[in-house]
Amino acid sequence: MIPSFYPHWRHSFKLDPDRELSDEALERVCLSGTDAILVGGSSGVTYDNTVDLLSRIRRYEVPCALELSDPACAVPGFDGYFIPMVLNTPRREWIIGRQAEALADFGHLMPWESVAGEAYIVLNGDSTAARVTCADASLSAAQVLAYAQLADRLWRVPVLYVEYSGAFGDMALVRRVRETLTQARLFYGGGIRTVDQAREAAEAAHTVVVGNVVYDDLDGALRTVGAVRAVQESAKEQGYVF
Ligand code: 1GP
Repeated sequence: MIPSFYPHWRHSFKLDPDRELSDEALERVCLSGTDAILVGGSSGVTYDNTVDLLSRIRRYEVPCALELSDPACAVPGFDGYFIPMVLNTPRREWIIGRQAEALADFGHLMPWESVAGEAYIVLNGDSTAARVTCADASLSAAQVLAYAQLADRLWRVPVLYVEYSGAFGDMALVRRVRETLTQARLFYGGGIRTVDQAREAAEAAHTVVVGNVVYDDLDGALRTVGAVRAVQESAKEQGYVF
């Protein structure tokens, strides 16, 4: 059974529990019309700062999911949980190692109906995610498409995440990845700062994730919601379903 908490998302803001966001800014993010808030970060995420951010987001009705890469941060009460696996790392711990260890300890407690595997392809070598996981970001398009097929067809992972965190990626490649998928939903995140970038990403991927810009240009970040919504509306008019 595929968990139902995320397949309709077209736009999501990713908030990092390790970064400061004022109450006023958080309110604007939560009331922006985004489909969901994704909570996660590549460093400095703890149980305490995750609880704190969740309780602040819960003042609003917006759905909220956690990217859980460390079982020590498994805070209950989210609408859903993504378990990341990095496909293009040489380090086993980031593909299946930590996940298997966590399941050995906590598998019996997992709310499986709200848990989705999330296969990452990390493509910005300068990002923290790439550094932490030693990801090989210098992949050819053919290699990216091969990883996408592996996740989608061999492993049947429900979410494939093309991650350019901090840099706007190659939308032609992202679109080719989407076209190759048969069941997985394609999340794209990385470097979206403008309305045009949000629109391009929404035309290429199923779900657009907007992160950093929330912290340094909130007005710009909020404008990405409308841009993604406009792509969605125009696709609907043309009878196209993302
Ligand atoms: C990060 O993909 C997200 O994991 C969003 O990327 O922070 O560059 O927007 P940015």
